[in-house]
Amino acid sequence: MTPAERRLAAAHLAVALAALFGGVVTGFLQALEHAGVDLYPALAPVVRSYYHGLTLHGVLNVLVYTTFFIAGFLPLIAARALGRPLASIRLGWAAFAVMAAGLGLAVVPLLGNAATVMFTFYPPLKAHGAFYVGLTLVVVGTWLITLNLALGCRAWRRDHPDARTPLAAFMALATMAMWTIASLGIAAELLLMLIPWSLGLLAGTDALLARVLFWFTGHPIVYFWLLPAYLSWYTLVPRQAGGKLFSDPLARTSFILFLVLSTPLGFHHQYVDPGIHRGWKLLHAFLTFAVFFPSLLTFFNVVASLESGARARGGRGWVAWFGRLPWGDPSLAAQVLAMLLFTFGGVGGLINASYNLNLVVHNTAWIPGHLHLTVGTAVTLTFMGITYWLVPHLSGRALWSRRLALVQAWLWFAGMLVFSNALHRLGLMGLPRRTMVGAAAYALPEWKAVLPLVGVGGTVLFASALLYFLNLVLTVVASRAPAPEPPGFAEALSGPEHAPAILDRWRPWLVLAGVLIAIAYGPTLIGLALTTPLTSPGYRVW
Ligand code: HAS
Ligand code: CU
Repeated sequence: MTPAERRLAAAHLAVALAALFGGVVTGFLQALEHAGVDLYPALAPVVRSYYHGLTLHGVLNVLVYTTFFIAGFLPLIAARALGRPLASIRLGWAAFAVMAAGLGLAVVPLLGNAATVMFTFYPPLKAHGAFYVGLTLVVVGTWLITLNLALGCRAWRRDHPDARTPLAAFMALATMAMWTIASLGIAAELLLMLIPWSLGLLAGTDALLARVLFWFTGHPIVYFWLLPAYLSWYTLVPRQAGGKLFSDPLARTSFILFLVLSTPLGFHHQYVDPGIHRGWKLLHAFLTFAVFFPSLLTFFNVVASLESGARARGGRGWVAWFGRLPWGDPSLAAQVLAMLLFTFGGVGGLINASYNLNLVVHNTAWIPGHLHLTVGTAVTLTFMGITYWLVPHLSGRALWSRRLALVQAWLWFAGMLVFSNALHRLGLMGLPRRTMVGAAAYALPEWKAVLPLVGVGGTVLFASALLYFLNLVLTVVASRAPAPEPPGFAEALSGPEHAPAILDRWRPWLVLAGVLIAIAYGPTLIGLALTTPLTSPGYRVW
C-alpha cells in the first residue's frame, strides 16, 4: 500500500470515528432516558430533545460512520489484494471530497435541530433542504468509489486474463456494485421528491411512495454494512486464527447471492403499509428467506475456517476447539465475539421477516434490539477489531494496549447481551420503539421492571466505547513501538482455482439482479408513480 493510499484511508477513518463518537454519546443518553435518567434538559442547546439526540445517533452511526469506514477500508483492501495501486488516487480523493462536502452540508441542519427526522427521514416530516442535498452528495461520492474499484479490477483482469480475481478484491467490488444498484432508490427519493419539495418546487409529498423508494435502499444498505465485515471474516480472520479459509468458491458464491438477492425485498419493512398488494409483500418475504441463505453459507464456511485454525493450534473435540482460538489477539477476539452475537441477530431477523410474526414485533423495541446485534455488533465490533490492526498500520505505531483492547471487546459483548436482550423482551411486551419512554404516561409496570437493564447495558457499552477511543488516541499520540505487519490474506483449503469461471463474471449476475428487482418492484413502483398525487404538506413536529 502506498503512503498516498494510506493517507486516503486515514482521512475516511478519521471522519468515521468522529461520527461514531457522536453516535455513542447520544446513544448513552437514550439508554439512560429509558432507565429513567433524563439528561436532555441539561444538554440544551447542543442536544435539544430526545428526538434530536435519536436522529443524531442514527444518522451518525449508520449513515456516516459505516459509509466512511467502508469507503476507506474497501479500496485499501482491494488495492492490497490486487497487488497494484488504486486505479486513481485522484478519483479516490474526489470521492472523499464529495462525501465530506455532503456531510458538511447535512450536519448543519442536523446539529441545529432543523432535520430531526430520524435516520429514515420519512416524509411528511420535513427537514431543511441542506440535509437532503448533503445526503445525496454522500451517496454520489460512494458511486465514485465503485468506479475506482471497477477500473482497478478491470486493469488487473487485462494483466491476468485467466486467473480468478483475488477474493478480497472480488468481495470489495461485489459489495460496492450491490450498493450502487441498491442506492438508486434513495437517490430517486432524494432527487425527485425530497429535494424539490424542500426547495419549494413541489407543493407536496407522499409518505407511501417515499417509503417504497427508501426501503428499496434501506434493506440492502444493511448488507452494504455487513459485507465488509464478512470480507474480513473470510479473507483475514482465518489467517489471524492460525488457519485457512475453508472454501474460496463457496465464499464467492455467497457474495454473488448477495449481489443478486439483496435489493428485491424491501417490503419486509412495509408489511403493515397500506397501498402495496399483499402478494408482493409475500414475494418479498420469500426473497428475504432466500437472502438468509448466503449468511448460512457464511456461518458454515467461517466456522469451518476458525476450526481449522483452532485445530492447528492443538484444539480438540467437537466444540472445545473453540477455546483454542488465539483469544489473546484483540482483533480476532472482537470479530469472533461479533460473530457469536450475530447468530442471535440473524435468528431475530428471520422472525422479523416472517410476515405474521412481524405484526408482533414491528415498531416495537424488538427492532432496535435486532439492529444493535446486527449493525451495532456484527458490523461495529468487527470494524473495531479491524481498526486494532488498521490504525497501527496507518499510523506506523503499535496498538497502545492490547489488554485494554481485549477488555473493550468483551465489555461490548457483555453490555450488548444485556442491552439487546432487554430491548427484545420489552418489544414483546409492546414497548414502542423511537419513543421517549421515560415521559410516557402510559408506561406499563412490566416495562418498568426491565427498562433499567437498558440503562445498565447502555452504560457498559458506553464504557467500552470510551476505552476504544482512548486506546486509539493513545496509539496515535503516545505509542512508541513500531506497528507490526498487518494480517495477511488467508490461504484457502479449497482455493480459487476450484471456482467455476462464471463466479468471476459480473454481467450475468448484474442482469439477474436487475431482472429480479424489476419483477419485485416494477409493478408497485409504476403503479404508485402513475397514481400518487403529491398532496401531503410537510410537518415539523419537533
Ligand atoms: Fe434486519 C429491520 C430482517 C440482517 C439491520 N434490520 C432491521 C433494521 C436494521 C436492520 C437497522 O424482515 C431496522 C430498520 C428500521 O429502522 O426500521 N435482517 C433481517 C434478516 C436478516 C437481517 C432476515 N439486519 C440484518 C443485518 C443488519 C440488519 C445484517 C445490519 C447490518 N430486519 C429484518 C426485517 C426487518 C429488519 C424483516 C424489519 C422489521 C420491522 O418490522 O421493522 C438476515 O440477513 C440475517 C442473516 C444472518 C444469519 C446469521 C449468520 C451468522 C454468522 C455468524 C457465524 C458465527 C460464528 C461464531 C462463526 C443467518 C455468519 C461461531 C459460532 C459457533 C456456534 C461455534
Ligand atoms: Cu431489511
